[in-house]
Amino acid sequence: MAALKKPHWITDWKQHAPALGNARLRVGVTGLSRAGKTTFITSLINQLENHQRGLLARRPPFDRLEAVRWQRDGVEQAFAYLDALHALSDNPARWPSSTTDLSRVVIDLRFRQTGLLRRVQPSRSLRIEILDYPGEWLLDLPLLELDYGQWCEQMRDWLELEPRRGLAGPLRDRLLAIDPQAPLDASLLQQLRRDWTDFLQRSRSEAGLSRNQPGRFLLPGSGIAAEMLLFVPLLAGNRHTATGAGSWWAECEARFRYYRDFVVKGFYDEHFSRLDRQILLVDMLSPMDAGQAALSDLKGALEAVLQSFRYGRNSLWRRFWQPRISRLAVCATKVDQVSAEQQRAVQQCLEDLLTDSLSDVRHGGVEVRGFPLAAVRATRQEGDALVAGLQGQTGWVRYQPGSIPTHLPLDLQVDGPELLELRPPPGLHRNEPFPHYRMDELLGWMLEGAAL
Ligand SMILES: Nc1nc2c(ncn2[C@@H]2O[C@H](COP(=O)(O)OP(=O)(O)OP(=O)(O)O)[C@@H](O)[C@H]2O)c(=O)[nH]1
Ligand SMILES: [Mg+2]
Repeated sequence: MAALKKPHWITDWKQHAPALGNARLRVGVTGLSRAGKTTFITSLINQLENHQRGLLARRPPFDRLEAVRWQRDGVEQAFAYLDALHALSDNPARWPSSTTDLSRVVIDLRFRQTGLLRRVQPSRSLRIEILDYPGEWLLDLPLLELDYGQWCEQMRDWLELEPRRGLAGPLRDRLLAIDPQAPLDASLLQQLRRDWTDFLQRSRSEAGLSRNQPGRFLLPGSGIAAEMLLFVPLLAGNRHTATGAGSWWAECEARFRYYRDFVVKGFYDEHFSRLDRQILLVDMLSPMDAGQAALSDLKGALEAVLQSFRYGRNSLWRRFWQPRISRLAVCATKVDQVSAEQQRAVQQCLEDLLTDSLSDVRHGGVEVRGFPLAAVRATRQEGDALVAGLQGQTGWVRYQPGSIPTHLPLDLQVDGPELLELRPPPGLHRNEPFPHYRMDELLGWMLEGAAL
C-alpha cells in the first residue's frame, strides 16, 4: 500500500550527492484542497531553473547559485512538472490539474562558496525535497487523535449545525436511525457510504467548507482497496458504545481504525517527519467570498493542522514532528486577485484568523513570517483596476476586486471581494521566470542559512 511505503527517495540521496559539502532541506508544503500547492511547486521549480533572469538573481543566496537540476530519473512518483508546464503555457493558458495522488519533487542546487571556504571547497550542494498531495488528505490529521466513537460524536455535533445540517438532509436521520448493535446490512452500508461522499462533495463545492472527513472518500489515491474505505459515522453511537461481532459498530469501527492507523498515519509519517522548513499555503480569498461558515470551518481545519507544532504531552508534535522545523512561512495565496495595496490586508486577515495557533507555534521556538503570495500572477494592475483573462475565454476583463477589511472581524462576518475565475497569463514558458508576487522573498527566507 502506497501510504505505508518507506520513502526511499530520501535514501538514494547518498548515491547522487557528493560526500562532502552537501546539505538537504525538506520543505513541507502544507495546504488544504485548492490552496495552490501544485501551482506553487511548479512556480518554485520554474523560478529556480531561471534564477539568473528573474528577481531571484539579485537576492542572496541565489546570487551564488551556479546550477539547478530538477531530478526526475530515479525519483519514485515524480512530480508531473512537465504536465503542469504544459497546461500553463497552453493557449489559452490553463491551471495545472487538481492533484489526485502523492508525488515528489527533488531539486539539486549548487552554490559557489565565497571567502576562505572557497579554497577548501569551491562549491556546495543543497538538495530540496518537497511532497505534493491532494489537500483533502490533510483534513484527516485530527482523526489521529480520535477513536471511532469520538469521531461519531463529533460528526453528530457538526451535523446539528447549519450549513451541514441542511446539506446532509435525510442522510442525517438515516444515520441516526441505525442501531450500532444491530447486524450490519452490507448493501445499506454501501449506499450510505456513497451518500456520505456525496454530502462531503456538496459541503466543499456548495458551502466552501474545509473539514470534509474522511478526506480519502473524496480522493482515495492509489494503493488503497475500496473495501477499506467502507465505513460511515454511526450518529447514534458514542465513545462508550460496546461492540458485538458482525454489528454495524464492529465493522465500521474496525475499518475506521485501519484508516486511521495505516492510511492516515502512513501519510503523515511521511509528510510530517523530518521537515526542516514549512510553507503553509492558504487560499483566504475564497472563504472570505463564501462567508462566515466557510471562514469558521477554515479556521478549525487550519488550527487542527497547526496543532502539530505545539509542545505538550499529548501534542502531535512529539509524535510526528521533529523539533527541527525552524521556520514556518504563512502565505495567503493567489493575492494577485486583489490590488497591490490590498494584498497585505488579505495576509493580515489570515494571520488574524490564526492568531492563537501562530502564537503557539512561535512559543514553541519556530520562526514565523507571513508572505502574501501569488505563485503565478494572472492579473496586471492599471490604475486602481485589475486586468486579466477569464478561464476558458480569450478576451480580457477590467475589474475592481471590491473591499478587503484591514483586519478580520472577530465574528468573521466580512463583506468579501468579488472573485472571478481567472486564467493564467499568456506566454508562459519553461525557460522564462513566471510573473509572481513575493516568490523570491519567500524562497530567499526559506533557504537562508541552508546554503552556507
Ligand atoms: N490568480 C491565481 N490563481 C491561482 C494561483 N495559484 C492557484 N490558483 C488557482 O487555484 C486553483 C487551485 O490551485 P492548485 O495549485 O491546483 O491547488 P492545490 O493546493 O494543488 O489543490 P489540490 O491539488 O486540489 O489539493 C487553480 O486551479 C487556480 O484556479 C495564483 O498564483 N494566482
Ligand atoms: Mg494540487
